[in-house]
Amino acid sequence: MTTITMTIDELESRVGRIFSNCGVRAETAAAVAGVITAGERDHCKSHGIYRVEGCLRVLKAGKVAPDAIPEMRPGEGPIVRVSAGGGYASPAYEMARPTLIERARRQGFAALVINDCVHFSALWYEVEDLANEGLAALSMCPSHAAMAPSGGRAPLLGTNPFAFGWPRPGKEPYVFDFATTQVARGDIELHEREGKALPEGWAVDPAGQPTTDPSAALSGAMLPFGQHKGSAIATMIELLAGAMLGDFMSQEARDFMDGTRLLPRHGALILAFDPNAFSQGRDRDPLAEGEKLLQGIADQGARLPSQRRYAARRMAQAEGIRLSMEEVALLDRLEAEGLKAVGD
Ligand code: NDP
Ligand code: PYC
Repeated sequence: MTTITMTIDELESRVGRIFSNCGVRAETAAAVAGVITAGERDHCKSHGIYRVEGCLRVLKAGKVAPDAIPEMRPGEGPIVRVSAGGGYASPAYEMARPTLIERARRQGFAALVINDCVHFSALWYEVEDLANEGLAALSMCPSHAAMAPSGGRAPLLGTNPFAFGWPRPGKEPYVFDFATTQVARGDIELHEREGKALPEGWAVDPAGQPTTDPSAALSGAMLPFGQHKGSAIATMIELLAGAMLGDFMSQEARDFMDGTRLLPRHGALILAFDPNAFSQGRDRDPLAEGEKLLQGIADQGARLPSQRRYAARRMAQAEGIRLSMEEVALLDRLEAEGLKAVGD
């Protein structure tokens, strides 16, 4: 495959310009470009530059506010609240981040509630960021109803991602991040775009029959990972990051966007813990204990989650990011023509 290589900074500036040219507020364009470029840099293709057109499609449909300025809600307790005001989620996180970190350090624990956001990104970005600040972090959000509960056949739950970060002194944090479906919906869309069949067990068609056809999967229902276990975690996420935040659950997010063609709008919940505050009064260093466990895993030859991502990042930092000619042609078109180049 013929490819074109660009530096991480070049790609980020390019993605930022595409959003600015489409009328997106400068701070929002920068935050969105940062998270999308990080996804591409770490070779997370379902949440890399593939998302640029999706984010713009919501804008073209008038379902995201390009000029929304996130608003912090007043309050001093462990709950930090920010409204994205119907804009993209990333600038809301950037605005609330310093308060979340400060409160988690001062009080031992803090929770960030983001409301009314169009969410399109991978969750590892935020938990890794918090773990780099010495905090353990959990992140979750609904999406749009795309998954049948275990034992059911119609979409009701979202692909509801769940991520965890743990700080490692002198090392990259331990991070996992996954959809509660077998894979992210973005991956099914990429299979459709590339004309590739799905592995069995990922989805059922609109009649509820098993399918390996990505188009039938997108119009049918995705299936949870680990059957009833993934289904239960996805349900918990609907309750904690939907119902509990007074925000949309995945079915309402789907209704709001008239289906799943557009990215979903809902809330998000990020929990940040100071490990030393939780182990206070005990004669054990939580991070040192963590290292023993993680080393034990590595000693068995098992790979840690995010190890592939960190390796891809190091490669991108050393050699740049390689994009296909088709990917570059799409970026060129989006930069030159703005929303006119975005498919409905
Ligand atoms: P993957 O199945 O690709 O990866 C899940 C996790 O498992 C990653 O942390 C990955 O690390 C790790 N992993 C994969 N293989 C191994 C292995 N052999 N040994 C150890 N660890 C492994 O992710 P999904 O397809 O489920 O999700 C992809 C992304 O989609 C996520 O980032 C998620 O946040 C995002 N998403 C976002 C949604 C939203 O609403 N915003 C909705 C759904 C998903 P590594 O990366 O190093 O391979
Ligand atoms: O890949 O499932 C997904 C997804 C939904 C919203 C953003 N990503």
